[in-house]
Amino acid sequence: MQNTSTTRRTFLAESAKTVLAVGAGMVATGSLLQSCGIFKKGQGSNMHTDFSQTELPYAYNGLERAIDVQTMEIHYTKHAAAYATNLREAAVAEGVDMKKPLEDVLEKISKYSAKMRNNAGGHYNHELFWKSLSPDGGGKPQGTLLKAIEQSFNSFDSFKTQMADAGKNRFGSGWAWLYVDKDKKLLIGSTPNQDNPLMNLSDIKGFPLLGLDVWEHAYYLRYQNRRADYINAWWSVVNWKYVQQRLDSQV
Ligand code: MN3
Repeated sequence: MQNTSTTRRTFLAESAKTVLAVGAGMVATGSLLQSCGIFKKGQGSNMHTDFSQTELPYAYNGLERAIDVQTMEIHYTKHAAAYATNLREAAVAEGVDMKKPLEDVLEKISKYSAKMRNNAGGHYNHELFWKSLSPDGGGKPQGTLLKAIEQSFNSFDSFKTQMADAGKNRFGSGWAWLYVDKDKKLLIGSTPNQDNPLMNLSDIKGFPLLGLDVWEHAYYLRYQNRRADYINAWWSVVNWKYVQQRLDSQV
């Protein structure tokens, strides 16, 4: 464990340098967004995901104003942990090289089993979900992310309404997404179960910037049937800086 954790810290430090390097190009990106609304094809993603859970970046009670401590603990240590375990099982059974990014599997998910689809999606989506929330989150995004949102959805409030509606209207279990499509346009959509926009068999396709988990396991203990109340509170912990980093990795 010690070695894994040391390696991860080194990796994160390297990732942080990449983020800073990408950030330096932000001014040009901003003016491009303002002038034509299309993102430029960039230098690829620094957002690759591996096949094991990363440490939760805050305490289980860190998001208490939106998500209670028991829900966080069960969600992370039981639900998300099971996706990761089952993903690795499927990877062994189906000959997937776990040294490669999980994104490679998602992009060709139709080649694999239903077990791979459910658990590769489940693991990826939750890794994204934890990082896109923070005890210091909430408020509004800034910079190029805010500009892109306002340009794509008229206003930040209108964006929030559309994203919340995507979550509320997802029948049964699934996710609502803010994502960037191949033309670098910002879009909102939703997927059933543990599917996501990276999957080649998804109705919506692109790179996810922000994902909202609307499975009942994400909110039932505090909110029961009141999914809309959960979504409303969820905004208060969104880590816009991380969403900005994901956008920067794509432009
Ligand atoms: Mn979940």
